[in-house]
Amino acid sequence: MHTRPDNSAQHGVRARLTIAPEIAEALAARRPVVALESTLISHGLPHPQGVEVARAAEDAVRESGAVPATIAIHAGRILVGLDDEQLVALATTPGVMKAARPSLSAALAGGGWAATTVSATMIAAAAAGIGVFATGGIGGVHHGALGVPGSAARPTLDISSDLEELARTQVAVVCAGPKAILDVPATLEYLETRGVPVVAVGTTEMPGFWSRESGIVAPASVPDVAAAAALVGTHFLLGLGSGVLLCVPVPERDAYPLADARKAVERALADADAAGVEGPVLTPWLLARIAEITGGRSVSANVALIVNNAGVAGRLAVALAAR
Ligand code: PSU
Ligand code: MN
Repeated sequence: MHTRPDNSAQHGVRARLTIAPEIAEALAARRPVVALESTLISHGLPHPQGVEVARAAEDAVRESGAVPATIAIHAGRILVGLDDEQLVALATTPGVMKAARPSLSAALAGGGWAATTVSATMIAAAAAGIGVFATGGIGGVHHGALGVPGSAARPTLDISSDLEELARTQVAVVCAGPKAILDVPATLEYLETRGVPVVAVGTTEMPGFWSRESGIVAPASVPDVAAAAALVGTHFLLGLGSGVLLCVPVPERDAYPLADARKAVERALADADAAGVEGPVLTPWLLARIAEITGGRSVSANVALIVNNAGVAGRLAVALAAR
């Protein structure tokens, strides 16, 4: 009970939830449940990798002994738990919206399909009573958000609503670090200012999303999932109201070398700048461009890290439920 999010202020969101029976039963019985997001399915990966990774992430959660709850929006409802037909619809329907905290109401009022980002998924998970959530990489502070040194470029202030959500919603988010397209040091500073624990699991370095390393020391680290559960359980008991960000490196065999990733990111950022891409479409655009530049190797790393994070989140949820 104590490790569950305080959702007393979530009546309005709760009234919008359609929770699949298996998930509702698990929550009622206090069995471990892991939330999974859906923007990575519809916007973050090409088809059919999006659907394949969604299925594989659910399998990884089940193998660890927890129940998966993939979250998306359809026909004015927040679906907690999607069947296979719904997963395919989400991945293939043209014009699926990307719903974050600022666009959640538009997505619900619009009536069609919308995928939930980290921020919107955290809101839904907290309202449902789910305390653990797995994604690929969180959004954060984009390069140029605060201006570009030595240039007259206008500061874009493009800072993902994922960061504010982590500061205000009590859910543990398992990721492979902020996406490597971001200004990672600025993202860590932002999370520190807003009071979000950032914890690397099994390493003292920040995992670099497609790469195991980033060259940046993690603000905190724990050796394993058991220690992560102790930290998350303590954080939730304190009732500070914020989430915890757990960062897990991509498995070795699917990792993309850091030096190559840096080159690909630099090229993609320059291309995005030249093409004038900005706003919510920027992250999906960069991910797609980097997939092209790396000949698909960023996609295999992305798929592997998502499935790995889902398994770690499952083990974390099991450990928390046993506390
Ligand atoms: N993880 C991935 N691929 C993704 C995302 C996460 O491996 O596409 C999504 C998440 O939904 C995250 C979003 O919230 O990217 C960040 O988008 P933005 O930078 O526009 O806030
Ligand atoms: Mn943004």
